[in-house]
Amino acid sequence: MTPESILKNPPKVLKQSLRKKYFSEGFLFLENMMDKSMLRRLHLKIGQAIEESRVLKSSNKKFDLEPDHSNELPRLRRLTQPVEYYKIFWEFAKSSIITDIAEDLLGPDIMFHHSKLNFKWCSGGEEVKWHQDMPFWPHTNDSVLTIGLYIDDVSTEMGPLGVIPRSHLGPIFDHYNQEGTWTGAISPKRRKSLNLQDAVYLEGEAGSITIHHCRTIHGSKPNTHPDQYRPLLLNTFSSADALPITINPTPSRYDRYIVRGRPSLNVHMEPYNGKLPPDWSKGYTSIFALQQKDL
Ligand SMILES: O=C(O)CCC(=O)C(=O)O
Repeated sequence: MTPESILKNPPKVLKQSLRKKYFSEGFLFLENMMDKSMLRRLHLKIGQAIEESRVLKSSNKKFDLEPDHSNELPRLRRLTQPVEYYKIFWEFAKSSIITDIAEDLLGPDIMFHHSKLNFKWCSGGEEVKWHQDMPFWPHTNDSVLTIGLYIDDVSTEMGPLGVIPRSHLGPIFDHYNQEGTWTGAISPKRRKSLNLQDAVYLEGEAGSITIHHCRTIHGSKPNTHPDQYRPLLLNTFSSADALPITINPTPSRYDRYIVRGRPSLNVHMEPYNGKLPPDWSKGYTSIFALQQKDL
């Protein structure tokens, strides 16, 4: 769907000015919209997932671990597709607050793509380099977004999500290096053309919601907090007429599930002026593992 056609529908939860702001800036930051009991339940489950990860010696499909993760001192980078493993995460992804927000920005018919929980562990949890999401999983049009939830308060030192306003209106960047290897990040040379001085870092309280467009350039700094990790739960959705044109790098049983409205009988096609990602059917680790290779 186009922004114009989406904006013609009456809003569910967002003021019309906020919806317009999303389309002009490429992101939104919403505070005080979350039910505290849902937050507590998510928190509890995350604690259990961390406990479960202690015995692991290396990353697997579910847990992406930092190299020095141990039983005594767990250090997690990501819980991949939490919706696949714990009911509460799927309950949250299709809850009315999340799907109402999605409907205001994607239109009445909405498809789920994937979910992840990025931990960014304390005392050095890794940076996420500047990138766009669209090159990881291109769709037939760019009516695709990611809704993030801070499970804890996130201060500057914890590496809040950073976004470059209006960058979604610019080009789709190459996420390969000069040798043609996928790096999952915009190269240092190409980064020179970005308006990094305009970056906005979305720090806020537990329950704050971040939303970014699939073409918005975003990233985050390392977590330098001595003892608090930064759990950011991310769920990606598209308008039902925006179909993925490459394989989902982290598929779940809910891949392409219609969380609101109905499946579309039409596909909205727009030119995709970017490179395709590698063939993820041969395996995918995580953005952290890929970017840390520093190719
Ligand atoms: O965790 C973050 O700060 C950003 C994560 C992100 O952009 C991603 O996982 O694609």
